[in-house]
Amino acid sequence: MSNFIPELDVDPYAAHNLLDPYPMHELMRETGPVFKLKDYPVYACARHEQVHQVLTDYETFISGAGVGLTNFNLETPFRPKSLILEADPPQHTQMRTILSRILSPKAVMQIRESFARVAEEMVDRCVEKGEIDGIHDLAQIFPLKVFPDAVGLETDDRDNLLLYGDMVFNSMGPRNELLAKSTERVIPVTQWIMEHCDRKMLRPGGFGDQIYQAADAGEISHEHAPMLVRSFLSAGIDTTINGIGNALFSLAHHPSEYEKLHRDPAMARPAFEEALRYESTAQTFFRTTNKACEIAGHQLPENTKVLCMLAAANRDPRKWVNPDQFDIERRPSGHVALGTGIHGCVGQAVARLEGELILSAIARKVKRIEVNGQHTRRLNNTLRALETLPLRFVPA
Ligand code: OVV
Repeated sequence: MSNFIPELDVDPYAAHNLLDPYPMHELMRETGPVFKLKDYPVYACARHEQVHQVLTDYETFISGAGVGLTNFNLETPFRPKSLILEADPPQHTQMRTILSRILSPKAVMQIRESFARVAEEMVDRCVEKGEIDGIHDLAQIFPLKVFPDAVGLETDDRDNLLLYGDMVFNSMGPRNELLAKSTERVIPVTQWIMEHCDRKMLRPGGFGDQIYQAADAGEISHEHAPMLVRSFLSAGIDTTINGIGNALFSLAHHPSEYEKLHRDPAMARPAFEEALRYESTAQTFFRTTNKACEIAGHQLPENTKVLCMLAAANRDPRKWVNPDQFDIERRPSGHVALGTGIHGCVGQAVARLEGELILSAIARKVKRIEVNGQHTRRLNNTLRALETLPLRFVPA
């Protein structure tokens, strides 16, 4: 039996591929169900079927050795491992139980009104301004206010969360210039982040304090609590900022899709979902094989990294009709922008709420979104991120 696995000479972390990953994604999907990369010691999948398989089979494709390029079985992690992201059952299950309760749909119903009020105010301000930067005037300030408020963080110095998120997501790629620069920038704020995971710094009753309440109840040990708060601060900001930024980008560049949303603001939620599929914020995650195994009939060795090209799977023509079309009326369910399986985004109800509320406020208050200049990108090893997005909001 042959076990030929093709090798691709492409660097997913080269600037041109981070700027425009879609030609690379097509090449990866067409190369085969599984392939190797010349420059990195990893296997990779870019088709929906195999990405889904890897994410679902958590017993073979583990997270405990890290979900970035670095294999924590061979190298020391750059920070203490996340108790939930970089963990496997049974520890993962214990942590996940608590976070999923704190971030449950019911909890999200309770924050909806206050999040909605902020979204309305912020969109109103953008409509008054007319010419805005979609990132700095909206995509960034909204999650940076509402989510830390819900966690129970003080209001000072929240920009530190941006630097921290940028570094965490860069750290899942290679040790390139992007990681070096963001690591340098984050040094002065790392202590701030860890201090703000302390119970004393967290408003009673907020998401952060609720983790400590779970520790009080004996569900986790008290040493684990600050580390779970750290997960909120790592995963909850940069992701939603760029989810909203990418949705604004997609709508601005597809005026007829925006027109549908404007005519029917109830489309806010499906429009945000389609934007997640079309411009997936988290482009990649890795797993590590914990035994010799097979993907699509090809043998993989034990203890090897598998790169899951989430964003490529979300445009796989084997799965989607006209995948490169941004169509807010399609049914994008089954996309893997928020992962899937036991590690699927635990904050997804909050993420979707934030996206829905911003798009819904815009849909009602803005007749047209016009591109008002060239956007710029912030390159990151994992995230599809915008630095600036000049837009004009034409009032309804
Ligand atoms: C999903 C995600 C991204 C980054 C960090 C974490 C989780 C964490 O748990 O720290």
